[in-house]
Amino acid sequence: MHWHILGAGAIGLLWAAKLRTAGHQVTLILRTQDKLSQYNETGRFSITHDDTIQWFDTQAQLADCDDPIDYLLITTKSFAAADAFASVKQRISAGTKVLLLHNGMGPQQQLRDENPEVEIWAGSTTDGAYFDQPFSLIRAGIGETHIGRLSDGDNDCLFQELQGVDHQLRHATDIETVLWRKLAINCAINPLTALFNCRNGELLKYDDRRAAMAQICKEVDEVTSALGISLFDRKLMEEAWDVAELTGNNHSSMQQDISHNRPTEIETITGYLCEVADQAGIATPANRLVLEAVRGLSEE
Ligand code: KPL
Repeated sequence: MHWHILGAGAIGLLWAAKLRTAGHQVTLILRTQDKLSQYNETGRFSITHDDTIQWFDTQAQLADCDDPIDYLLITTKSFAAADAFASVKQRISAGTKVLLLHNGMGPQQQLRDENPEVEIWAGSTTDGAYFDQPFSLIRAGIGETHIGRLSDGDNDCLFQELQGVDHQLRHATDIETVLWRKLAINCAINPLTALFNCRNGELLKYDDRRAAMAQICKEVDEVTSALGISLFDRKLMEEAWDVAELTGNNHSSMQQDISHNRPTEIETITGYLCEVADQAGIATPANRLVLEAVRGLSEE
């Protein structure tokens, strides 16, 4: 397979490494000429895991090249996915398979609806990695990735083709539910850690934070039950509590985005939840409150 990867962040490069290791061809599509020139100085990136460093060489290019794309992996932030896809649309044909791996919901469904001729897949991952320098990744933890087909049809060839690439890859026959589960956890943890400027575990240590988290979770449970989505076999608050405890020392992605003055994924996380709730006529005041508050923080 020849994969093009849009979004050379931590998850994008982790996947580039997995694909290269399995013997596939990878081309990174970088956003700017500066970034491309910087990458091309060596034409490779590294991943460090348990004190062992491995190097991977890949080709890199800009979106406006004209070689056709057969397999496209989109690992941008959720709010950038639609524009990223549009930037290579002219290189995509009816046989192209597209896999989106990002937080939040909305962009995946929008791409599927607007491109019925393309096979769209979506996924959710608990893999962890971060950069210590440009193009130098530290692998923080090995997680599972669940992928499933969003486009109509039941052909699961893409999963079969990718199986040898990642042993922690799982096939989700109901990917929408998998995405909702991740969204629910992100609704419970991400906005509050951004607003209180704290680590995940610090949400559990104070009454006001726990109360806000419980209220958010209650509303998400109400919305998902009304939609017939079965989240977990216990209340979301219990599940989210465990995730916050397990990842207690981590800064959530939204807390990091706010503290680095970057755009956040609030619109595709809490924003998506509130939009769906509005359509179903369900009030979500606690989620609305944090949605507006994070929007406010991003404007500061
Ligand atoms: O996925 C996450 C994120 O930070 O986006 C959680 C689960 C909250 C872990 O930090």
